[in-house]
Amino acid sequence: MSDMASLDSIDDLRGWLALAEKLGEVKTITGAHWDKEIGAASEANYKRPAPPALLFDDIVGHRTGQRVLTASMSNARRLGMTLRLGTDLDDRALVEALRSKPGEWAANASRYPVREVETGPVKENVVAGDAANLLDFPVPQWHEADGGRYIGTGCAVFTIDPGTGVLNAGAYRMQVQNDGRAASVNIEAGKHGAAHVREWFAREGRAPVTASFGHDPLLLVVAGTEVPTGVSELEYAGAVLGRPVDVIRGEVTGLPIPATSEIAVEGWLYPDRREQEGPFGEWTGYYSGGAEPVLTLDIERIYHRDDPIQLGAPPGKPPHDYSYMRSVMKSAMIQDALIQAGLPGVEGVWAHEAGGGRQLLAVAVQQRYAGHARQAGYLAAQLPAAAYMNKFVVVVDADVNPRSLSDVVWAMCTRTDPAEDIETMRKTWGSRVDPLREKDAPPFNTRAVIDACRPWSRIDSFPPVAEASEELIDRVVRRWPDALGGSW
Ligand SMILES: Cc1cc2nc3c(=O)[nH]c(=O)nc-3n(C[C@H](O)[C@H](O)[C@H](O)COP(=O)(O)O)c2cc1C
Ligand SMILES: [Mn+2]
Repeated sequence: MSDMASLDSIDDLRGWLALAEKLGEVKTITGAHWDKEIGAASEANYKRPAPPALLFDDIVGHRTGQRVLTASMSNARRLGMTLRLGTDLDDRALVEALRSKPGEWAANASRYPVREVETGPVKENVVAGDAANLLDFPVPQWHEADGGRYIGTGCAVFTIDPGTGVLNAGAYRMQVQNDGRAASVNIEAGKHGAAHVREWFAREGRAPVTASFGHDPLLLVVAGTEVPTGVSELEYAGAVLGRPVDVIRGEVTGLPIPATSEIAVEGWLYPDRREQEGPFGEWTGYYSGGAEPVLTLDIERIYHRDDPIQLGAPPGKPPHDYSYMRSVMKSAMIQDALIQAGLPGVEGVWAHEAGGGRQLLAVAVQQRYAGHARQAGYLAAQLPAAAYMNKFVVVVDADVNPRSLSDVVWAMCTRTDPAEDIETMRKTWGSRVDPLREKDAPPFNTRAVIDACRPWSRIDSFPPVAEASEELIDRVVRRWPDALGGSW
């Protein structure tokens, strides 16, 4: 089967796993405990370059087959596979393949309305009422200081806009509450799910919610990425796949649930039903959110396949589970937005994992005129795709690889005059989870554009870079392949 044909054949998480396994991209760990061991083993794995996916089975206290998958999209191969772009792309090629796609997928989404089916694998088991307990599954305690066990990390939470009927999917973390009979849904202000819930409360006094905890990782990408308001993430996923997503209807709320989901729940949120949530290791790399009362879903139904697989995606000090996915998606979306804004000479963008894919952007430009570098920096810092929790935009010349942290820092060290070339902005769009935010202060932050380009006035006379030319390097590497690796 050709590469694209095997990508086309992925129907669900199991199909995704089968292909990933065939490509040698999955390692299995047996005998780990849900209490911190799955989390720590996953963390050790994220720290390696281009880590494999980890599939945990024979989890202590649970039946063989009740599995947890982590690092699903932590390298270019599996992310390229998940986005149906190819299985042999590197970082740069993946961003290039992805460029202009997010815009096309959003524009085409409405051509792929979800397809309602009578039943599906998710209904292999339906557990109702008091029998429904999330702790029947090996739900990890991910980090040592987390306030509880999180079944929803790589999850998709479904809500409907009661006015327009548009279905939203957001990755909002869900902590197990009330000994497994409930789960809090941590939706930050400003997210689409939060607006839906508010509107339902105003109209009906309660808000219907469904959530899936195991699915084709594509659903995590779309639920966890800023898909434009009013565009349904499931239709967007349909546009990526070129076919609609199949859903069943929840028996209690009538809300859709992906028909091939591994585990899903449904219930209602009520304005006065809250439980203490957190602390949780956040994507900034801190337990910065603390513990707060959060809206909590009493579980009306659990639907699950036989031997369900949870899709885990715990954040933490980067690199973490989905920092690579975040970097690639952000990099492509920001590069598209800069070009669409009319900025010339954009050579590359990389949203570094060290900043969780948000806080540190490197933008490479071919300088064309005085002021071009600063324009690139100011624009990037405030694009809707980049503005939330950005902290640093480093603008580099086209000869600097924006994906190399070392090269970017070298450019800062040698082309930035700190007194001249660092511009700061105040009262910009920060986050509740910013470790620098003072208690009870509104979530502003400040940010800097660091101009690490050669000064425009000296662009032709700046000292040449002391690095062998590509031709010369290529020649010596080919001549002594055993010692030097043979290719460049
Ligand atoms: C694994 C993962 C976990 C996330 N956890 C949360 C969360 O707990 N709360 C939240 O508001 N956003 C969280 N996000 C970010 C949102 O999913 C993201 O902003 C998304 O665009 C939200 O969907 P919406 O734009 O439809 O609201 C998470 C993202 C990922 C990938
Ligand atoms: Mn949305």
